[in-house]
Amino acid sequence: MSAVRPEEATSDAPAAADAELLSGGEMIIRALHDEGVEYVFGYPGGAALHIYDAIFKQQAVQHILVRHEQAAVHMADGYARATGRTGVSLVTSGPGATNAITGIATAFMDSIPLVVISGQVATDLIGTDSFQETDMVGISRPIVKHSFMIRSTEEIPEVMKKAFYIASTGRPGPVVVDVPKDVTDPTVRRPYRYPDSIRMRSYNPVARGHSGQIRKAVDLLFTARRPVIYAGGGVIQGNAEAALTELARELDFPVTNTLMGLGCYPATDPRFLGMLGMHGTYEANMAMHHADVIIAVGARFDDRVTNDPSKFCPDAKIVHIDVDPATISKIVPVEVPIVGPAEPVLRDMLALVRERLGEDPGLLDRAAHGKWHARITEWREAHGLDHDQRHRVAAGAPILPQIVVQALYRATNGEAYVTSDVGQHQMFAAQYYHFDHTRRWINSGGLGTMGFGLPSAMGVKFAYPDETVVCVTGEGSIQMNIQELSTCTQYGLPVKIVNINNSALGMVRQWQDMQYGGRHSQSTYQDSLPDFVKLVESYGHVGLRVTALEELDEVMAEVFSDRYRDRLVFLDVAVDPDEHVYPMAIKGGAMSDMFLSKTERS
Ligand SMILES: Cc1ncc(C[n+]2csc(CCOP(=O)(O)OP(=O)(O)O)c2C)c(N)n1
Ligand SMILES: [Mg+2]
Repeated sequence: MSAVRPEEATSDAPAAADAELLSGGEMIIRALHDEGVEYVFGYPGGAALHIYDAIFKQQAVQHILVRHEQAAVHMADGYARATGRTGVSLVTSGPGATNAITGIATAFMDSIPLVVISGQVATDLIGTDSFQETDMVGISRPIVKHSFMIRSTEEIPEVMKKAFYIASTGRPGPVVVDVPKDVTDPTVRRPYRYPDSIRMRSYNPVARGHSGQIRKAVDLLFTARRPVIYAGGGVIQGNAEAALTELARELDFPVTNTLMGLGCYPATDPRFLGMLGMHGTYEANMAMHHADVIIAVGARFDDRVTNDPSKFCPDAKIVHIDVDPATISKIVPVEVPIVGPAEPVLRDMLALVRERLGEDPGLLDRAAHGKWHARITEWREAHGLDHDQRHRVAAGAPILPQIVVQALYRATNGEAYVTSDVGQHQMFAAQYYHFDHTRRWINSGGLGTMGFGLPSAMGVKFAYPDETVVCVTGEGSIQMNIQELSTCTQYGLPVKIVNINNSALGMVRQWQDMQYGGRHSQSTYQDSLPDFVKLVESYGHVGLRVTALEELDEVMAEVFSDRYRDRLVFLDVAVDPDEHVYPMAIKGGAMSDMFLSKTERS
């Protein structure tokens, strides 16, 4: 990410002479209002109390009281992922700030715009190991896009404006604003004027792609015989899904998505190959491996995609579109780099493609593309995912986790906002829930944070109270932030939770089965799990349980029935603990090297 040097910033803030006098605490909340912020997810404590008092005295910005600061940041994050707006959270100093760190790192790894405001001990106590002092700017430095320590009450409006600007522009990311208690002192009142805009000399995110590079990319596309579009989360963050879909359809190129990109191309479109990478589909990984031209957009060649980079897509010439120049050729060298936001770059490419095809419709090698699509269909028929597995299962056999996701897909007509935690259930959800729309699949891809699912679902539900929001979780992950069931009670948040309960840290267990001779070191705990139905009932929610396949569809439908429209429902489904996620990349191989089942490999 490009470095930001705030000392070079200038703002358009008008002269302060006729401005209203506010305390620092009031300024922070007023700035949030001026940014159009609806919700602040947070938890109070000593260093933040002046700010909390300012919250009490207004109605414009609603504060959501969580039960753990990690969850506050995940809620803001879920809100941001679903809406495209910047999420906000507020924590106190010391333990409040350190509890927020996992949430900040999660957002950082997935380029999610957040502003995290942390209380700090008073300026004269900083550096004295005073009560609840921690160096938040220092601790968070490697996992933020930028951070600010407020030095005076006067500078609050400008710093807040910059924080939102930096968080949401270019490659988005979390920004920390650390606020010493004395600068929010209610007796110190200073003029408040919120800047309309901000100019920062050292931070100028690119607005468009270079036209020469775009021309080169289009020239390359027309040489393709075996093309693939590889689209990631940057397409979603850059609101480029419509441009991407139009371009793919114009060219009739197949599309694969990263875990973070799911939904940016309609999953039910026949050109869609499914997810690629570690647990990607056979046809997506084979198509990538055999491609001659790849258009990578908003994707960063993560190791969960490339497997061994030296064996990655040996025949492919690659176009890489990314707003962050630092990601280009970082892992895999590319033929045509284009630095710029996905939307305008794809639009420019589309216009040029149309213009060139208008002049010469023979530019696309339709015959070669027809053969390529046929080859992909053969791969899919040979080893593609089975999207209706119920017929495979004998009566009385344990429920397969894939079938739970398939039942969820049907019960929600494929239209739900689905958040997940981390593990096998996450991969099954990514493989078997078909996202036709952007921003509906919300998960921690980069950091892989267990405990993300429930709070992020809550953030989505706050943003879209009338939409169906489901958290697909595992009995391991849900226990990492289960205390937020209480927050759901307080705010009457009717999220739905589907617990794919294999009584184990399933993904860990799978690796132990495959790589450690089946030695399940510290990955099982079946005798100590809570009765989830009773547990959620104790919070005032509805708990349902399914242990037999015959009951699954009916109970799943009940979860989403009108009867429970306004209730949080927790569905605990006992699934086969021995099931593995396949395909699975074979470590150190090419993308075409996959385990396809417990007994087959590609
Ligand atoms: C905070 C955190 N700790 C540890 C891990 C490592 N880890 C990845 S998946 C997993 C198991 C998750 O278990 P569960 O939530 O039950 O999901 P399952 O794999 O069984 O579907 C673990 C421990 C992690 N991703 N996040
Ligand atoms: Mg589990």
